[in-house]
Amino acid sequence: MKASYLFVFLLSSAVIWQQACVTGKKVQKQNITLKQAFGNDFLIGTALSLDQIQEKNPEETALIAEQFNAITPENIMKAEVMQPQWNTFNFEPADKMVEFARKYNMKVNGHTLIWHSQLPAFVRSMKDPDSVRQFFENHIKTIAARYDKKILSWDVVNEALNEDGTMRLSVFLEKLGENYVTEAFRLAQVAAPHTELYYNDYNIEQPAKRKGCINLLKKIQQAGVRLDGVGIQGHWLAGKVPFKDIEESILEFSALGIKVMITELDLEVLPRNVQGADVNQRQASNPALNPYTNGLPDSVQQQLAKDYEALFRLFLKHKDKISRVTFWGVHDGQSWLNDWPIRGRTNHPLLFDRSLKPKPAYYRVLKIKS
Ligand code: 9MR
Repeated sequence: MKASYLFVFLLSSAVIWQQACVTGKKVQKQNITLKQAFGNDFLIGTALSLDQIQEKNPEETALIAEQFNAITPENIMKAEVMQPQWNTFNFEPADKMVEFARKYNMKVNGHTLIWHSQLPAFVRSMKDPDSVRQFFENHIKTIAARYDKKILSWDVVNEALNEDGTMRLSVFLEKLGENYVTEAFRLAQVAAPHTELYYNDYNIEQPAKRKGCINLLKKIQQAGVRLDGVGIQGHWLAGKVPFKDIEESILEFSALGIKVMITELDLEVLPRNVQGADVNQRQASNPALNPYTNGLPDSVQQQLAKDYEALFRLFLKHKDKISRVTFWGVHDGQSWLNDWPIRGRTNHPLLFDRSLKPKPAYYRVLKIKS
Protein backbone atom coordinates (compact mmCIF):
# COMPACT_ATOMS: atom_id res chain seq x y z
CA MET A 1 0.00 0.00 0.00
CA LYS A 2 1.33 3.41 -0.97
CA ALA A 3 2.25 5.65 1.96
CA SER A 4 -0.44 8.23 1.04
CA TYR A 5 -3.18 5.54 0.96
CA LEU A 6 -1.98 4.22 4.28
CA PHE A 7 -2.19 7.70 5.73
CA VAL A 8 -5.80 8.21 4.50
CA PHE A 9 -6.74 4.76 5.81
CA LEU A 10 -5.29 5.47 9.26
CA LEU A 11 -6.91 8.89 9.37
CA SER A 12 -10.40 7.61 8.48
CA SER A 13 -10.07 4.76 10.99
CA ALA A 14 -9.22 7.32 13.63
CA VAL A 15 -12.31 9.37 12.73
CA ILE A 16 -14.59 6.32 12.93
CA TRP A 17 -13.00 5.35 16.24
CA GLN A 18 -13.44 8.85 17.60
CA GLN A 19 -17.11 8.88 16.57
CA ALA A 20 -17.57 5.59 18.31
CA CYS A 21 -16.40 6.95 21.64
CA VAL A 22 -19.27 8.72 23.27
CA THR A 23 -19.13 10.32 26.71
CA GLY A 24 -16.03 8.32 27.42
CA LYS A 25 -17.74 5.00 26.75
CA LYS A 26 -16.81 2.67 23.97
CA VAL A 27 -19.80 1.90 21.80
CA GLN A 28 -20.06 -0.38 18.85
CA LYS A 29 -18.68 1.03 15.64
CA GLN A 30 -21.50 2.10 13.30
CA ASN A 31 -20.90 2.81 9.66
CA ILE A 32 -24.47 2.86 8.47
CA THR A 33 -26.68 5.92 8.69
CA LEU A 34 -30.28 6.29 9.81
CA LYS A 35 -31.74 6.19 6.32
CA GLN A 36 -29.64 3.16 5.42
CA ALA A 37 -30.58 1.33 8.59
CA PHE A 38 -34.32 1.95 8.33
CA GLY A 39 -34.55 2.30 4.55
CA ASN A 40 -36.68 -0.81 4.12
CA ASP A 41 -38.92 -0.04 7.08
CA PHE A 42 -40.11 3.56 6.79
CA LEU A 43 -38.90 6.95 5.61
CA ILE A 44 -36.57 8.75 8.00
CA GLY A 45 -37.22 12.46 7.97
CA THR A 46 -36.17 15.71 9.50
CA ALA A 47 -37.59 19.23 9.67
CA LEU A 48 -35.46 21.80 7.85
CA SER A 49 -35.05 25.52 8.48
CA LEU A 50 -34.66 28.01 5.63
CA ASP A 51 -30.90 28.22 6.27
CA GLN A 52 -30.62 24.46 5.90
CA ILE A 53 -32.66 24.47 2.69
CA GLN A 54 -30.36 27.20 1.37
CA GLU A 55 -27.34 25.04 2.31
CA LYS A 56 -25.77 27.79 4.40
CA ASN A 57 -23.63 25.35 6.38
CA PRO A 58 -21.93 22.64 4.24
CA GLU A 59 -21.32 20.42 7.27
CA GLU A 60 -25.02 20.45 8.08
CA THR A 61 -25.96 19.78 4.46
CA ALA A 62 -23.66 16.76 4.42
CA LEU A 63 -25.21 15.42 7.61
CA ILE A 64 -28.78 15.92 6.31
CA ALA A 65 -27.98 14.25 2.99
CA GLU A 66 -26.25 11.34 4.66
CA GLN A 67 -28.88 10.60 7.34
CA PHE A 68 -32.34 11.46 6.01
CA ASN A 69 -34.50 10.61 3.00
CA ALA A 70 -37.51 12.79 3.83
CA ILE A 71 -37.89 16.45 4.76
CA THR A 72 -40.59 18.66 6.19
CA PRO A 73 -40.19 22.45 6.05
CA GLU A 74 -40.15 23.63 9.67
CA ASN A 75 -41.72 27.02 8.83
CA ILE A 76 -41.49 28.07 5.19
CA MET A 77 -44.70 26.43 3.95
CA LYS A 78 -46.86 27.94 6.67
CA ALA A 79 -49.52 30.45 5.60
CA GLU A 80 -47.76 33.57 6.94
CA VAL A 81 -44.76 32.79 4.72
CA MET A 82 -46.58 31.44 1.65
CA GLN A 83 -49.32 34.10 1.44
CA PRO A 84 -48.09 37.12 3.43
CA GLN A 85 -50.65 39.39 1.78
CA TRP A 86 -54.06 38.73 0.31
CA ASN A 87 -53.61 36.71 -2.87
CA THR A 88 -49.88 37.51 -2.96
CA PHE A 89 -47.89 34.29 -2.79
CA ASN A 90 -44.26 33.79 -1.93
CA PHE A 91 -43.22 30.53 -3.56
CA GLU A 92 -39.48 31.06 -3.54
CA PRO A 93 -38.48 29.27 -0.32
CA ALA A 94 -40.77 26.30 -1.00
CA ASP A 95 -39.52 26.03 -4.59
CA LYS A 96 -35.97 26.02 -3.23
CA MET A 97 -36.90 23.20 -0.89
CA VAL A 98 -38.33 21.13 -3.73
CA GLU A 99 -35.02 21.64 -5.55
CA PHE A 100 -33.08 20.62 -2.43
CA ALA A 101 -35.15 17.44 -2.14
CA ARG A 102 -34.60 16.59 -5.79
CA LYS A 103 -30.86 17.15 -5.50
CA TYR A 104 -30.54 14.86 -2.49
CA ASN A 105 -33.22 12.39 -3.49
CA MET A 106 -35.61 13.06 -0.64
CA LYS A 107 -39.39 13.02 -0.24
CA VAL A 108 -41.11 16.22 0.88
CA ASN A 109 -44.03 16.49 3.27
CA GLY A 110 -45.70 19.90 2.89
CA HIS A 111 -46.43 21.47 6.25
CA THR A 112 -49.05 22.84 6.46
CA LEU A 113 -52.08 24.16 4.52
CA ILE A 114 -54.57 24.96 7.29
CA TRP A 115 -53.42 25.78 10.84
CA HIS A 116 -54.69 28.29 13.39
CA SER A 117 -51.12 29.47 14.10
CA GLN A 118 -48.61 31.38 11.97
CA LEU A 119 -51.44 32.88 9.92
CA PRO A 120 -50.83 36.10 7.98
CA ALA A 121 -52.04 39.22 9.81
CA PHE A 122 -54.78 39.91 7.25
CA VAL A 123 -56.48 36.60 8.13
CA ARG A 124 -56.22 37.14 11.86
CA SER A 125 -58.14 40.38 11.56
CA MET A 126 -60.89 39.05 9.27
CA LYS A 127 -64.38 39.50 10.60
CA ASP A 128 -66.73 38.19 7.96
CA PRO A 129 -67.06 34.50 7.09
CA ASP A 130 -67.03 35.10 3.33
CA SER A 131 -63.54 36.58 3.45
CA VAL A 132 -62.28 33.69 5.56
CA ARG A 133 -63.83 31.23 3.11
CA GLN A 134 -62.25 33.01 0.17
CA PHE A 135 -58.83 32.89 1.82
CA PHE A 136 -59.32 29.26 2.81
CA GLU A 137 -60.26 28.12 -0.70
CA ASN A 138 -57.75 30.25 -2.56
CA HIS A 139 -54.89 29.27 -0.23
CA ILE A 140 -55.49 25.54 -0.51
CA LYS A 141 -56.18 25.53 -4.24
CA THR A 142 -53.21 27.67 -5.22
CA ILE A 143 -50.57 26.04 -3.07
CA ALA A 144 -51.73 22.42 -3.28
CA ALA A 145 -51.96 22.67 -7.09
CA ARG A 146 -48.51 24.23 -7.46
CA TYR A 147 -46.74 21.44 -5.59
CA ASP A 148 -48.77 18.49 -6.89
CA LYS A 149 -46.33 15.89 -8.31
CA LYS A 150 -43.48 17.87 -6.72
CA ILE A 151 -44.02 16.75 -3.14
CA LEU A 152 -45.13 13.46 -1.67
CA SER A 153 -47.70 14.68 0.81
CA TRP A 154 -49.41 17.48 2.71
CA ASP A 155 -50.34 18.00 6.31
CA VAL A 156 -53.64 19.40 5.04
CA VAL A 157 -54.91 20.37 8.47
CA ASN A 158 -52.74 20.77 11.54
CA GLU A 159 -53.82 20.76 15.21
CA ALA A 160 -57.59 21.18 14.88
CA LEU A 161 -58.31 19.51 18.24
CA ASN A 162 -58.37 20.34 21.94
CA GLU A 163 -56.95 18.00 24.56
CA ASP A 164 -60.43 16.62 25.35
CA GLY A 165 -60.97 15.72 21.71
CA THR A 166 -63.36 18.59 20.91
CA MET A 167 -62.65 21.00 18.06
CA ARG A 168 -60.20 23.79 18.86
CA LEU A 169 -61.60 27.29 18.66
CA SER A 170 -59.92 28.96 15.68
CA VAL A 171 -60.79 31.47 13.01
CA PHE A 172 -61.70 28.51 10.78
CA LEU A 173 -64.01 26.83 13.28
CA GLU A 174 -65.59 30.14 14.19
CA LYS A 175 -66.23 31.39 10.65
CA LEU A 176 -66.59 28.18 8.64
CA GLY A 177 -68.03 25.70 11.12
CA GLU A 178 -67.00 22.17 12.14
CA ASN A 179 -66.97 20.85 8.62
CA TYR A 180 -63.96 22.95 7.67
CA VAL A 181 -61.56 20.04 8.14
CA THR A 182 -63.41 17.83 5.66
CA GLU A 183 -63.73 20.80 3.31
CA ALA A 184 -59.97 21.41 3.43
CA PHE A 185 -59.33 17.80 2.42
CA ARG A 186 -61.95 18.01 -0.34
CA LEU A 187 -60.28 21.09 -1.82
CA ALA A 188 -56.81 19.57 -1.50
CA GLN A 189 -57.94 16.37 -3.16
CA VAL A 190 -59.12 18.28 -6.23
CA ALA A 191 -56.10 20.58 -6.40
CA ALA A 192 -53.50 17.89 -5.67
CA PRO A 193 -54.78 14.55 -6.97
CA HIS A 194 -51.28 13.01 -6.87
CA THR A 195 -50.36 14.13 -3.37
CA GLU A 196 -51.01 12.17 -0.19
CA LEU A 197 -53.22 14.01 2.28
CA TYR A 198 -52.71 13.81 6.05
CA TYR A 199 -54.13 15.13 9.30
CA ASN A 200 -51.38 16.09 11.81
CA ASP A 201 -51.61 16.81 15.55
CA TYR A 202 -49.83 16.48 18.91
CA ASN A 203 -50.97 14.41 21.90
CA ILE A 204 -53.35 12.40 19.71
CA GLU A 205 -51.90 9.27 21.28
CA GLN A 206 -53.63 10.40 24.50
CA PRO A 207 -56.97 8.55 24.89
CA ALA A 208 -59.44 11.49 24.92
CA LYS A 209 -57.78 13.42 22.13
CA ARG A 210 -57.25 10.19 20.18
CA LYS A 211 -60.98 9.45 20.37
CA GLY A 212 -61.82 12.93 19.08
CA CYS A 213 -59.24 12.51 16.35
CA ILE A 214 -60.65 9.18 15.21
CA ASN A 215 -64.14 10.75 15.01
CA LEU A 216 -62.76 13.63 12.98
CA LEU A 217 -60.95 11.30 10.59
CA LYS A 218 -64.02 9.10 10.22
CA LYS A 219 -66.07 12.15 9.26
CA ILE A 220 -63.66 12.89 6.42
CA GLN A 221 -63.87 9.30 5.24
CA GLN A 222 -67.66 9.14 5.56
CA ALA A 223 -67.95 12.25 3.39
CA GLY A 224 -66.22 10.25 0.65
CA VAL A 225 -63.17 12.50 0.80
CA ARG A 226 -59.65 11.10 0.47
CA LEU A 227 -57.56 10.84 3.64
CA ASP A 228 -54.23 9.03 3.27
CA GLY A 229 -52.68 9.25 6.69
CA VAL A 230 -52.38 10.68 10.16
CA GLY A 231 -49.32 12.21 11.79
CA ILE A 232 -48.74 11.72 15.49
CA GLN A 233 -46.34 14.59 16.14
CA GLY A 234 -44.35 12.91 18.92
CA HIS A 235 -43.27 15.81 21.15
CA TRP A 236 -42.67 13.66 24.23
CA LEU A 237 -40.74 13.92 27.51
CA ALA A 238 -37.66 11.76 28.14
CA GLY A 239 -38.37 9.39 31.01
CA LYS A 240 -42.14 9.76 30.50
CA VAL A 241 -42.76 8.53 26.98
CA PRO A 242 -46.33 7.12 26.81
CA PHE A 243 -45.36 3.88 25.06
CA LYS A 244 -48.66 2.11 25.69
CA ASP A 245 -50.75 5.01 24.36
CA ILE A 246 -48.47 5.29 21.35
CA GLU A 247 -48.84 1.61 20.49
CA GLU A 248 -52.62 1.69 20.95
CA SER A 249 -52.85 4.75 18.73
CA ILE A 250 -50.77 3.20 15.97
CA LEU A 251 -53.16 0.24 15.97
CA GLU A 252 -56.36 2.29 16.18
CA PHE A 253 -55.37 4.84 13.54
CA SER A 254 -54.15 2.18 11.20
CA ALA A 255 -57.46 0.31 11.60
CA LEU A 256 -59.02 3.26 9.73
CA GLY A 257 -57.14 2.03 6.68
CA ILE A 258 -54.68 4.95 6.61
CA LYS A 259 -50.92 5.38 7.01
CA VAL A 260 -49.57 6.32 10.41
CA MET A 261 -46.55 8.60 10.78
CA ILE A 262 -44.50 10.03 13.59
CA THR A 263 -44.03 13.52 12.21
CA GLU A 264 -42.26 15.82 14.69
CA LEU A 265 -40.26 13.57 16.97
CA ASP A 266 -38.23 15.04 19.83
CA LEU A 267 -37.79 14.19 23.52
CA GLU A 268 -37.72 17.01 26.06
CA VAL A 269 -34.98 16.68 28.71
CA LEU A 270 -35.59 19.96 30.57
CA PRO A 271 -38.16 20.59 33.30
CA ARG A 272 -41.48 22.00 32.13
CA ASN A 273 -45.08 22.10 33.29
CA VAL A 274 -46.83 21.76 29.97
CA GLN A 275 -47.20 18.72 27.78
CA GLY A 276 -47.59 18.56 24.03
CA ALA A 277 -46.78 21.43 21.69
CA ASP A 278 -49.32 24.22 22.08
CA VAL A 279 -47.26 27.17 20.93
CA ASN A 280 -49.46 29.57 22.91
CA GLN A 281 -48.53 28.02 26.25
CA ARG A 282 -45.56 29.72 27.90
CA GLN A 283 -43.66 29.50 31.19
CA ALA A 284 -41.61 32.24 32.88
CA SER A 285 -37.84 31.98 32.59
CA ASN A 286 -35.81 30.89 35.63
CA PRO A 287 -32.15 29.66 35.69
CA ALA A 288 -33.18 26.56 37.69
CA LEU A 289 -35.24 25.51 34.69
CA ASN A 290 -32.19 25.63 32.41
CA PRO A 291 -29.84 23.16 34.11
CA TYR A 292 -27.84 21.71 31.20
CA THR A 293 -26.20 24.71 29.56
CA ASN A 294 -22.83 22.89 29.57
CA GLY A 295 -24.08 19.59 28.19
CA LEU A 296 -26.22 16.69 29.35
CA PRO A 297 -25.21 14.71 32.44
CA ASP A 298 -24.59 11.07 31.63
CA SER A 299 -27.71 9.83 33.46
CA VAL A 300 -29.99 12.02 31.30
CA GLN A 301 -28.04 11.17 28.16
CA GLN A 302 -28.60 7.48 28.91
CA GLN A 303 -32.32 8.01 29.62
CA LEU A 304 -32.69 9.79 26.28
CA ALA A 305 -30.86 6.94 24.53
CA LYS A 306 -32.99 4.32 26.26
CA ASP A 307 -36.24 6.07 25.28
CA TYR A 308 -35.19 6.55 21.67
CA GLU A 309 -34.19 2.91 21.43
CA ALA A 310 -37.52 1.75 22.88
CA LEU A 311 -39.42 4.06 20.53
CA PHE A 312 -37.63 2.76 17.46
CA ARG A 313 -38.18 -0.83 18.59
CA LEU A 314 -41.88 -0.02 18.82
CA PHE A 315 -41.90 1.67 15.41
CA LEU A 316 -40.16 -1.35 13.90
CA LYS A 317 -42.66 -3.70 15.49
CA HIS A 318 -45.35 -1.79 13.56
CA LYS A 319 -43.37 -0.98 10.46
CA ASP A 320 -46.19 -2.37 8.31
CA LYS A 321 -48.36 0.49 9.58
CA ILE A 322 -45.80 3.29 9.89
CA SER A 323 -44.69 5.00 6.69
CA ARG A 324 -42.39 7.72 8.06
CA VAL A 325 -40.61 8.81 11.24
CA THR A 326 -39.53 12.47 11.14
CA PHE A 327 -37.43 14.29 13.74
CA TRP A 328 -38.37 17.91 14.44
CA GLY A 329 -34.98 19.30 13.53
CA VAL A 330 -31.54 17.99 12.59
CA HIS A 331 -29.58 18.84 15.74
CA ASP A 332 -30.11 20.18 19.26
CA GLY A 333 -29.01 23.71 18.42
CA GLN A 334 -31.85 24.06 15.94
CA SER A 335 -34.66 22.69 18.10
CA TRP A 336 -37.76 24.80 18.79
CA LEU A 337 -37.51 23.39 22.33
CA ASN A 338 -34.66 25.85 23.03
CA ASP A 339 -37.43 28.49 23.04
CA TRP A 340 -40.58 26.71 24.17
CA PRO A 341 -42.25 26.88 26.62
CA ILE A 342 -39.41 29.02 28.02
CA ARG A 343 -37.27 31.19 25.78
CA GLY A 344 -33.49 30.92 25.58
CA ARG A 345 -32.84 27.50 27.14
CA THR A 346 -30.21 24.96 26.14
CA ASN A 347 -32.16 21.87 25.18
CA HIS A 348 -30.96 18.46 23.98
CA PRO A 349 -33.93 16.61 22.46
CA LEU A 350 -32.53 15.13 19.21
CA LEU A 351 -30.00 12.52 18.04
CA PHE A 352 -27.29 15.03 17.03
CA ASP A 353 -25.79 17.61 19.36
CA ARG A 354 -25.02 21.28 18.70
CA SER A 355 -21.73 20.46 17.05
CA LEU A 356 -23.53 17.93 14.80
CA LYS A 357 -21.98 14.96 16.60
CA PRO A 358 -24.13 11.88 17.06
CA LYS A 359 -25.23 11.33 20.66
CA PRO A 360 -25.46 7.99 22.48
CA ALA A 361 -29.15 7.90 21.47
CA TYR A 362 -28.11 7.80 17.81
CA TYR A 363 -25.92 4.76 18.36
CA ARG A 364 -28.58 3.01 20.43
CA VAL A 365 -31.14 3.50 17.67
CA LEU A 366 -28.75 2.17 15.01
CA LYS A 367 -27.68 -0.72 17.17
CA ILE A 368 -31.21 -2.16 16.94
CA LYS A 369 -30.49 -2.93 13.29
CA SER A 370 -26.94 -4.25 13.64
O1 9MR B 1 -40.56 24.48 14.96
C1 9MR B 1 -41.43 25.54 14.66
C2 9MR B 1 -40.89 26.84 15.26
O2 9MR B 1 -39.70 27.22 14.61
C3 9MR B 1 -41.93 27.93 15.14
O3 9MR B 1 -41.48 29.08 15.84
C4 9MR B 1 -43.24 27.45 15.72
C5 9MR B 1 -44.24 28.57 15.62
O4 9MR B 1 -45.53 28.22 15.69
O5 9MR B 1 -43.67 26.27 15.05
C6 9MR B 1 -42.79 25.22 15.24
O6 9MR B 1 -43.28 24.04 14.64
C7 9MR B 1 -44.51 23.52 15.14
C8 9MR B 1 -45.16 22.77 14.00
O7 9MR B 1 -45.29 23.59 12.89
C9 9MR B 1 -46.52 22.22 14.41
N1 9MR B 1 -46.42 21.43 15.60
C10 9MR B 1 -45.72 22.03 16.73
C11 9MR B 1 -44.34 22.49 16.27
C12 9MR B 1 -43.56 23.02 17.43
O8 9MR B 1 -44.16 24.19 17.91
